[in-house]
Amino acid sequence: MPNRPLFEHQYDHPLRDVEALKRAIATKLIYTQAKDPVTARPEDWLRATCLALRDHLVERWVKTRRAQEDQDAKRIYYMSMEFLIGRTFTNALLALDLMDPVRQALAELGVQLDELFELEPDAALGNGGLGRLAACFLDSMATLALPGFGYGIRYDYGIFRQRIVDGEQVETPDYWLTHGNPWEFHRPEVCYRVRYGGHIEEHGGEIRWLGTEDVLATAYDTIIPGYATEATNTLRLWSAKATEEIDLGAFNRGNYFGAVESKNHSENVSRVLYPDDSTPSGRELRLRQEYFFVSASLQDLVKRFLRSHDDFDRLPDKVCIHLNDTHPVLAIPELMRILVDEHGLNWDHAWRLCQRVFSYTNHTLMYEALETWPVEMLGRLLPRHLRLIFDINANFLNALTAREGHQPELMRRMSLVDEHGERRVRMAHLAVVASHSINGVSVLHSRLMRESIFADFARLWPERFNNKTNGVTPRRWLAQANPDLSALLDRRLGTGWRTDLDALEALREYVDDSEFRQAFREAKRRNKERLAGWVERRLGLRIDPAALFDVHVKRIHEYKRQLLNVLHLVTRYQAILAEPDADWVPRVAIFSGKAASAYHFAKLVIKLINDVAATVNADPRVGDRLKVVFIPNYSVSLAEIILPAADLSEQISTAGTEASGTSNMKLALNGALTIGTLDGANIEIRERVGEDNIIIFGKTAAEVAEIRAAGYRPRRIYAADPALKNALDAIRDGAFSPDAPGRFQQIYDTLVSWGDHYLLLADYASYVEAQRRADALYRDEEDWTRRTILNVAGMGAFSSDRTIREYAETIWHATPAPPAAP
Ligand code: 26Q
Repeated sequence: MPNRPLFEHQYDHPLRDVEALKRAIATKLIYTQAKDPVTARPEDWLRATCLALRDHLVERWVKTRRAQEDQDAKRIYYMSMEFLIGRTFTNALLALDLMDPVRQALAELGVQLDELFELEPDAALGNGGLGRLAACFLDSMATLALPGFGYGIRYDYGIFRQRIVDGEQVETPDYWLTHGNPWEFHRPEVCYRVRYGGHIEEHGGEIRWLGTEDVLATAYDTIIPGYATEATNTLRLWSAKATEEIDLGAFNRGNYFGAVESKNHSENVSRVLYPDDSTPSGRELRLRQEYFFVSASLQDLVKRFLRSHDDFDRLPDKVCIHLNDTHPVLAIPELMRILVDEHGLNWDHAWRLCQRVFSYTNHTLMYEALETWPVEMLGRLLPRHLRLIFDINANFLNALTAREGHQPELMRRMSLVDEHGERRVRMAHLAVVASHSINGVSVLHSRLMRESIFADFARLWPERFNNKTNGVTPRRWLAQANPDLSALLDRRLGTGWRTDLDALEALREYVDDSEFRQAFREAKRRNKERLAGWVERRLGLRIDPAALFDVHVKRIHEYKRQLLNVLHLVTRYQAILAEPDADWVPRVAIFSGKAASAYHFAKLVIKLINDVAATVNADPRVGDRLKVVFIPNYSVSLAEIILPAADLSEQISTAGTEASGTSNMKLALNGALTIGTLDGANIEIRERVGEDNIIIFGKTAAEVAEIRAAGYRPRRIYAADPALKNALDAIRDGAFSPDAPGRFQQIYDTLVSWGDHYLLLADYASYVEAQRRADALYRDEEDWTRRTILNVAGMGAFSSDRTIREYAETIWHATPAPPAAP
C-alpha cells in the first residue's frame, strides 16, 4: 500500500457550530451557485444547505472506503433495477444529528428550514415494495457498517407522476433531475463499454463475440449515510452514454439529424423506469436495461477485486452478489463470460465461483409475473449470453439425470428453457441453479415458494432455500416520518430504539399508564391533523381528525383487493342511508396508489374509488359519518405524511398472494391496527402484536387453494347475501356513475359472472364483519390506544436492521468494516 497523505478533518470541530454552518451554507450559495443571498430563492438555499451537509458526509465516506480497502473486507453488491429512495435532505440532517443547528443557522440567515423540505423532489427510481426494500436495505447496511454497494440504473425519469383528472389516472413523466441532484457525484472516468448484438465465432474452443453495437455506462455515486456511525456506503447508478457523440458516417453523408438520432437511441437505455403491472411486458428495451446495468456493475466489481488480487480464487471470500428478484439475473452469464472469455478460466472453475458468489431473493409467486425472455430476442441481443445459458442448462440437466435418472417430465419442468410454444428462458430457474441461497420475504411466502414454483428445486437442493422476512428502516419510517411519536419514545425509552428497535418492547410497561396513553393519542392526533391539513390544502376536502382514519396505500392491483375495500364502503354507505341515526363511528377511508399505465382493470378501480368518493362526500345525508379520499401520486414523501396518521391499516390481499408487504410494518410501527388476511408478513405481525391486537379475517392460503381447486362459485355468494348484492348492483347499475351507467359493468362481471382469481366475494362477509369489530374497538378510546401501543411495542422484529443482520450472517457471510474512530 503506497503512503497516502493524511486526511484533513476539515469539519471535525465546527460540526455542530451554528456560526460555522452559516458560513458553510453561505459559501456554497455564493461560490458554488453564484447566487446573491439577498435575492436567492428557497430552492437556492436548499441546494446550498444540501451541499454543505454533503461535505460532512463526504468526509465519512472517504474514511469508510479506506477502512474497507485496508481490511480487504468482503463486499456485498446489492443488484437491483429499483431503488426507491425518496428525499434525502431530512435523512441526511438526522444521520448527521444536525437538525437543530441547521434550523438555527438558516433562521439566522433569514430562511425557514421547514419551508425547504417540500422543495426537494423524490428520487423515485422504483415501483413500490421491491424498490423501497432496496432503499431500506442500503440504510441498514450502512448503519451496521457492512460494506454494501447498491448497483442500479440512474433513470432520467422515475415512476410516472399520477394526476387524477375527472376521477381517472393520468400519467405524466417524472423528470426528477431538472434542478440537478446535489447528492450525486458523476464519475466520468468510471465508464464501461456494454455490448449488444453481433455474433459469436468459435476458434479452437475459444469463443469470441464480435460485431457488437456498444453503449457506454457512466457512473453516478450517491452517498448512503449510516445512522449513529461514521460508516457510509455507496449507491452507484449507471447512466447510458453513446460511444460517439455523433455518427460521423451519417454526418458526412449530410444526414445531420440521423447522425444525432443514433446517440439518442443508445442513451435511451437509461431513460425511463418500467412500470410494473406484474405481467412483464417482454419489451426489448427492458432487456437492454437489465443487461446494461448488470454488465457495467460486473466489470466494475471485477476490476475492483483485481486491484488487490492476482487470480480469482478468493472471489467468493471477498465478493457476494445479491440479486433483487430476477431482474439482474443476466449477471450470472455475464460473470461467466468475464471469467471464461476474458480471463481464461475453465468452465467448471468459473461455475463453482459463480455458485458461491450469487444469492437470490424471490418477491412473487404469481406465475404470470415470473420473468421469461424469448430465446429469439436473447439470441439477437446477447448471443454469447444465450449460448452460456444453454451450456449452463445442459450441464444442469446432465447432473439432474445423473442424480435422478432419466425423467423427461422432470427435465421439462426444471429446464432453464420453456419449450412450450415460443421458446423462452426462465430467469427464475437460472437464478436458482446459479445461487447458493434462494430466499423468500416472509415465512408464509418462503414456504409457498418451496411448495409451488420451486418445488422441484427445493427437493433437489433443500439447503439452498431459506426465509428472510422483510423489514423497514426505523430511521425513515419512525424517526423521520413521525417526529411527535419519536419525541415521546425518546422521553420514555431513551433514543436507542433508532438502532435497536427491540427496545420498543419496553413500551409494554406503559400500556396501563394513562398519562402515557394520553401523550400517545396526542401524537397520533397531531399526525392526523397534519394529514387533514394537507388534504384540505391540496384537495379542498375537509376531513375530521377525530374520525377513524382507515388507510389503504400501495400499488393498485387486483390481488391487493382495493376493490374489496370499496365493496365494504359502498355497503357502509347504503347502511348509513338506511339507518342514519344509528351510532356510526365516523370514518375517513383513504386510498393512495398508482396503477400501471397498461393495467386497464386497476385503472377502472381508481375511477370507481373516485366516483364513490364524489357521491359519498357530496351526500348531505352522510355528513361526517363517512368520507372517502383518493390521494393522488402516492410516493415515499407522501407515505411519510399518510402512514403516521393512520388508525387502521388495510392489508387485505388474497391469502397466498402478497409475498410480504412492508407498508403493513410501517403502519403498525406508527400505531395503526391492522385489518388483514393471513397473508405475507401479516402472519408474523400477528405473532408479535398478539391476536387480540390485530383484526384478522378471510380465507387462509390453504382454503383459497381448496376453493380454487373445487371451483369458485361467486354467483351463489352474491345471491345469498343481500348486503353484497345491493352493493354490487348499485355499482353495476350506475349509482356512482350516473353520467355513464355502464362504466362499471366489467367490475360486476369480473366479480360475479366470471369469478375473479382473487376470490373477492369469498371474503366479503368476513371482511364486513371484521370492519364492525374495528368500529367496536375504536369506540373504546383507551382500549384502542392500549392495542395500538402494543402494536408499536411488537414491531422490533420488523426493523430492516434485523433483516440485514440475518442476510449478512447466513447468506453473505459478511462482517462490518467500520472506519476507525476519530
Ligand atoms: C418486471 C418486468 C418488466 C417491467 C416491470 C417488472 C417489475 C417491476 C417491479 C416486476 C415487479 C416489480 C416489483 C415487485 C414488488 O414490488 N414486489 C413486492 O416486493 C415487496 C418486497 O419484498 C413485498 O413486500 C411485496 O409483497 C411484493 O409485492
